Amino acid sequence: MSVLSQFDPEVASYIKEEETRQHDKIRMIASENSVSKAVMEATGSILTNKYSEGYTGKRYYEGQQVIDKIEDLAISRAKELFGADHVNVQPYSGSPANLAVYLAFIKPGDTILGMALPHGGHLTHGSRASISGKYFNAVSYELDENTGLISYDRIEELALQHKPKIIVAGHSAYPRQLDFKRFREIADKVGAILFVDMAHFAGLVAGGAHPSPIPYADVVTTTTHKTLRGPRGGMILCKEEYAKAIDKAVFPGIQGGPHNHTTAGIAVALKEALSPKFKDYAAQIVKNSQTLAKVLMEKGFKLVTDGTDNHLILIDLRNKDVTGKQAAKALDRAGIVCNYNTVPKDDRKAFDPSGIRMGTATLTTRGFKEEEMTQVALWIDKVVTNWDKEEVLDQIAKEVKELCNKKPVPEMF
Ligand code: DSN
Repeated sequence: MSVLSQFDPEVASYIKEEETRQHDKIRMIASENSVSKAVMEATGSILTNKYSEGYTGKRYYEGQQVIDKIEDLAISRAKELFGADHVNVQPYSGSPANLAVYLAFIKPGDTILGMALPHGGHLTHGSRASISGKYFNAVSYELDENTGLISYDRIEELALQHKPKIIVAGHSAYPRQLDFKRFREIADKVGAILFVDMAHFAGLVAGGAHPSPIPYADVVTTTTHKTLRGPRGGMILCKEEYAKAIDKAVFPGIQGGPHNHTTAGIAVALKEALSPKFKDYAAQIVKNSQTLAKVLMEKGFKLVTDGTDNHLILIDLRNKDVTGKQAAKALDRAGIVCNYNTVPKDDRKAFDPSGIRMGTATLTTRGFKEEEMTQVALWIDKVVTNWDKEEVLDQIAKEVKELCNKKPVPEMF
């Protein structure tokens, strides 16, 4: 960053500061990861200079000789990785991708059925705070009160009662795999489009550590930066019959020109995900969250659904003497970064709920395995027990930094 440091030392120093923070901390936000140097170089390239509204061979600007090749490459790699008929790699991120799906299939006032936000759904799955809940008649399914699991029978009941045009499967905070076959059966019963948002677990699908929604869903969206370990972006994968509607909804429906530098970064990340090593990576993410879950439960923590089979865990802190926000803030001071999160039947507000959510993708990227995850769980226990004792938290932060120094983010995967 020598030129940036010379021209704008203020921004350069902030980037350096953030780089140090990312290096020194145990990053457990379930929607984050660390990209390779190759992805970073593609994303930070001169491709940011080019405007390319439209699609390959049908652009509204000249000079697309190279951009067309890059976009086609990203699309063909995504098709190969996920076995999809059609892929659009232009969505700026997951929320615009989801909006494009609604635009492609439904009209304002139509009914959608998605997972409730406080139960692990996403804002764009019909939350009243989002356009998805303001423009559409959003009906929400909740988790089973006793098990914390998705109740497919309940989804079916709601589907039969409300006849949604779209059923949304997918989540931001559900620690279990989804039964896409069952979702398909429910959608077929009411003639709904089955829309799967696999943003959180796309990398696990790519690496074979989570069932794929592709054979069952009409349309699948994903971000590219979570378990998939690419730059910040989005993709829509769909059956051939919906290709035109989806492309039209992304451009000109929701967006203008695609971010070509991001498309190139996505292409590189997809090449990484196609390598045999990515299977080991995806499997290790799950082993790591299961190790974390096991040790925490041995220490008396209550986990929603009593465990995990994906990249995340959701800790219900109601049997501990601390709220989600107090715990998240104490953990951050101790060098362990996560987010506070609502849990099923939470009686606290979303801004200071009863739980915390933690993911293992970023730690797996930097080489953490079962041994390190056990240590992380022991630190989490110590922080939660001593959340208001600054000297204990600061001592843990030092130990965290020592471990992080031994496990830098590798430049290549
Ligand atoms: N808000 C993101 C998350 O943290 O899960 C998903 O978009």
